[in-house]
Amino acid sequence: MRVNKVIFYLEERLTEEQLNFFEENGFLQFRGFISREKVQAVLEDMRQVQEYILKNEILRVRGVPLKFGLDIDRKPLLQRMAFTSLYSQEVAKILSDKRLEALFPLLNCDPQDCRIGVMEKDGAVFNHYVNCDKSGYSRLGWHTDALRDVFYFKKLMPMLNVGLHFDDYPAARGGLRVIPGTHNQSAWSTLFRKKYFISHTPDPEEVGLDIQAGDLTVHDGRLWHRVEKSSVTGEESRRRVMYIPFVTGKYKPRKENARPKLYQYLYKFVK
Ligand SMILES: O=C(O)CCC(=O)C(=O)O
Ligand SMILES: [Fe+2]
Repeated sequence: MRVNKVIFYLEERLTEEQLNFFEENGFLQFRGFISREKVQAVLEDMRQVQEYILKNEILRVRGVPLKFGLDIDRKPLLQRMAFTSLYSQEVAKILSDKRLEALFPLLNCDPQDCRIGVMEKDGAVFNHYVNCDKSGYSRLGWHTDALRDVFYFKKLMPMLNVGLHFDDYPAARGGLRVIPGTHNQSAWSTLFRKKYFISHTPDPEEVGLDIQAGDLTVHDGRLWHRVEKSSVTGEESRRRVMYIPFVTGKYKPRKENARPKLYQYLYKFVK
């Protein structure tokens, strides 16, 4: 059987083995990109970000609706934050960490055209899942991250989604599932292989990653993936992960005044 679950370490340059693994499977996992202390520092900062967002009843950032639910203690919980680096100094520091540039070759573009999408797509997205009866966000159905471009009839541009993980999460407890190799599929499969976000059915080919807090994962924008609901409930189910888009092509920052109409639906959660 093919080995498709390997723990790597990120050095100044990607190794031949890492490049080959990504080419074949469409993802990589690096152990310990940030220390446990740094993990705690970011989480503390994110607690303050959440407080600020709730207090000021901010429902979207640059047109991207935020997701809210309830935590185990039934207090409001910010479950999906967009453009996080605009609100968190700790996250902004991570985005400017030069070590991340070692991943640029995975975008297969001219080095000058590779960049971290600080102000593009949804910026750095901070996800916070918890499995309790009140939480609205405990899993995510099958999808590819390239879908948005397809909806806007844009050419599918290469993109990476780089995940920074803040909780220990063995695959057996749930979390990220990927289907290795699906980044090399036809555009047709990118669109129609599965029912976007509706289907949660495990795939025989899927791989669950054994995550430790501080790990960095990278997946190709065309790779099919989902988030399996936690097998446990309560505090142990808590899972926090931030995704940073790596992009190329024309610079398309999100405007500050973009306004969707979804916010009224979300509003009740922050009252
Ligand atoms: O939580 C995760 O690991 C994945 C989240 C995800 O796929 C997304 O937000 O697009
Ligand atoms: Fe995704």
